[in-house]
Amino acid sequence: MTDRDPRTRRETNRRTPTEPAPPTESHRGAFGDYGGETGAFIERTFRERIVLVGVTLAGQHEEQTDADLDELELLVDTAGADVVARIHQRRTGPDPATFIGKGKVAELKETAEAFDCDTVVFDHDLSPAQQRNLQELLGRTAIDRTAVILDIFAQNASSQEGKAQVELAQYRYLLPRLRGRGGTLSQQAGGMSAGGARVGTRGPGETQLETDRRRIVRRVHKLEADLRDVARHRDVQRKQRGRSRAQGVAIVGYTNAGKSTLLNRLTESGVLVEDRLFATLDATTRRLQLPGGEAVLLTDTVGFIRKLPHQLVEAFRSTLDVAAEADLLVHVVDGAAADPEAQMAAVHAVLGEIGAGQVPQLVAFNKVDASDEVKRLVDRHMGSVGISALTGEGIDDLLLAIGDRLRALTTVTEMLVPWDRGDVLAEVHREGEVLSEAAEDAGMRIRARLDDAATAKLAAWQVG
Ligand SMILES: Nc1nc2c(ncn2[C@@H]2O[C@H](COP(=O)(O)OP(=O)(O)OP(=O)(O)O)[C@@H](O)[C@H]2O)c(=O)[nH]1
Ligand SMILES: [Mg+2]
Repeated sequence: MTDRDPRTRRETNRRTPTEPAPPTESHRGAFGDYGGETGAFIERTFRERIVLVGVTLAGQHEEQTDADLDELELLVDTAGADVVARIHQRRTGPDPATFIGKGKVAELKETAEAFDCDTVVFDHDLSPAQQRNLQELLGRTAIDRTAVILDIFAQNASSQEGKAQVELAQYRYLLPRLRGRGGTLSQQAGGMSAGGARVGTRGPGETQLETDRRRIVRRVHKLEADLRDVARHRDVQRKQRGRSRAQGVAIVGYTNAGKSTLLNRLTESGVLVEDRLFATLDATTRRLQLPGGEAVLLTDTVGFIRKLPHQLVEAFRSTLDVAAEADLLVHVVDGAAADPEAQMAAVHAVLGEIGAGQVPQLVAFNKVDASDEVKRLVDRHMGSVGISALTGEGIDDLLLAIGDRLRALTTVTEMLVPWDRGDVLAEVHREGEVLSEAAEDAGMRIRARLDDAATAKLAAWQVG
């Protein structure tokens, strides 16, 4: 960036999150490709200067706020901006108008001016009204952690489906923040609270606004319909393939834990690995042969984070279904992270939200090569394993553990299938893992490992 004159830079930053960017701008990235016009919340034509705002609410600790701000700083950096200062406040509860108190807003303004910052980012979610008020008082863009995460997802989306999901999440975030009266359309579009928000000091006229709003609502409906089609198509494909014999294993975990590295290590699949948050947005599934001979379908999934925006959880639901429908989750935890157990708790919260809270979990503490903490964590968590997806350490144990856990989910059943029932024999082979077969006069005596559904279906042939 050659032009560092603050006035000129302010000019480029004039566009607030409420004003869809002109379609000609190039930093639109993923959105433009899909046809959407959602602007990025943080400029990408230059590195914005950012002030972070953290609030410690009643019952919380300041160290937690610090850790949250460290993570937010990483998020901001990933989104392509620089943190120049932090502001902290302790409060019993948020101020309904400005989240932080009046005096603190004044201090924030001073700091923002002193550091010539472009945008302030709150770690907590701001209501549309709080956002509007803060922007008026501060004279600069005010956004929250959710907006930053949405930006990163927007930059990283690559598949058609991923782009559509991110665009949908962005519009759902944006709609209640559109300047203007009445929130009926935004309610219709996202089920979010009524808008009525007026952000920034400039904006399109009321008529233009209503046109924009209608266009966005139409776009939201189109995206929802497209995504439903994709989900339906996937469903049909799954049914056509028939109930595959292979059990499903989904790799889940906090962002940057090493999930993709693990999938690559296990299946040599060349999935993108980056020291970057939310590098993976699409689910990649590969076949994996376990040491016991059984094959499983292993899927790498999008990473989770504390306060994962609910707009994203909603929009990514069909992608996240992979986890909810899996037979087993391999929960990869970054053992070298500052607070691995806090990350585990965040992952559990999101798993609950997407209906995967009950799926059996095998915890794998990763990065044993980089941190001594991994061994202590493994000791503390029964049934967990310590691995390095990078060096391969502990991977054999992980594979054995996956096999064990999957076998524990099934029961061994002995059946006698008459010779004229080739269809039943075929079904046993399709549904389960055949352990032994012996030809007898009455038919084939067959021992197989079956899950509960198959056991019930084949109960008529069971013996012993
Ligand atoms: N030292 C060490 N680094 C690792 C290990 N596994 C992964 N990493 C590094 O951690 C970073 C993140 O790895 P990814 O595999 O992309 O993580 P992910 O969980 O897929 O991340 P997202 O897709 O962004 O959620 C990369 O820089 C990896 O090289 C490990 O066992 N040891
Ligand atoms: Mg990944």
